[in-house]
Amino acid sequence: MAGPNYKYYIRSIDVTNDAGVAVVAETDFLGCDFVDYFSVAKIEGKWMIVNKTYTCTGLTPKPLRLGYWKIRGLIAPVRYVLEYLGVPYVEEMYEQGDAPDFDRSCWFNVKEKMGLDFPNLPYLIDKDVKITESSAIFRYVSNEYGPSDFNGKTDADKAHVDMMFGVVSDIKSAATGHCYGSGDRNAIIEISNRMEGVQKFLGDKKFIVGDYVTWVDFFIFEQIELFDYVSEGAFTKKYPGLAAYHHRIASLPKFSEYYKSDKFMKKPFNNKIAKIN
Ligand SMILES: N[C@@H](CCC(=O)N[C@@H](CS)C(=O)NCC(=O)O)C(=O)O
Repeated sequence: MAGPNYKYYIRSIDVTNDAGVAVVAETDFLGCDFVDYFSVAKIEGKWMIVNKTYTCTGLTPKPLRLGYWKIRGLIAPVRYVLEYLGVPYVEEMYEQGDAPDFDRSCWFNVKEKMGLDFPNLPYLIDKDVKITESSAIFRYVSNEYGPSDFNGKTDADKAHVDMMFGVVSDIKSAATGHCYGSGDRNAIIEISNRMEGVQKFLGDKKFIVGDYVTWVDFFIFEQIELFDYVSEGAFTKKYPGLAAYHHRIASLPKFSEYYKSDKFMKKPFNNKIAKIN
């Protein structure tokens, strides 16, 4: 009745003989926090509440909600950014059914009822913001919660962040097409060679646009992970510059703990209907 996240604790008790006062703090009673003052009295050997006053101390902040299939897919790098920035979030995961039907009704039953302007997965709901489109979600999270240079320090760096998002998105789409379509690992390995240009652009820099982290680093990280998975580690052997870059990202504070934890989703990259997941 009080809601799934409801908690309370007794802040103090003061008793003299058969009279006393207890102070209780409550959080997230259906979204509200309260402090309650109970006057208590011992009547016929039993402690009873004889009066209560209370005040509402605020509204419990609702964590950001991310909705997506129970896969890595488009949302994994957004998860990485949230973990790296230490932003609390809850995930609403939709799981596709098994073969042969690959039922997706768990999502399609609610899709039009969520109040989204362009209903799709992934979605983000945070305060009064309700959005879809993975690139918009990335940018929202980065602008709202990231440091001021998380999109790039200068206009040139900002443009490079956007450029690298576009470049790697195209490579990702080509690879994902084969994961769902042909299932041809060699075709994906061939596509992975397009990352040579990314390695060249990285050069001696620590991160993709300079010696500081931007959100697009996590997007590129995820693509390196996919290519290494499909090639069984051959990708990072072939591209040592990208391997070192991947290692630097994997070692970032907060993200490294998440990456090593059970919370990190190792698989599947793609939905059950894909040939490579
Ligand atoms: N352009 C969209 C594409 C979203 C998309 O294709 N979502 C797929 C999963 S990756 C989906 O199953 N959407 C659910 C739907 O079509 O209702 C984005 O980047 O977010």
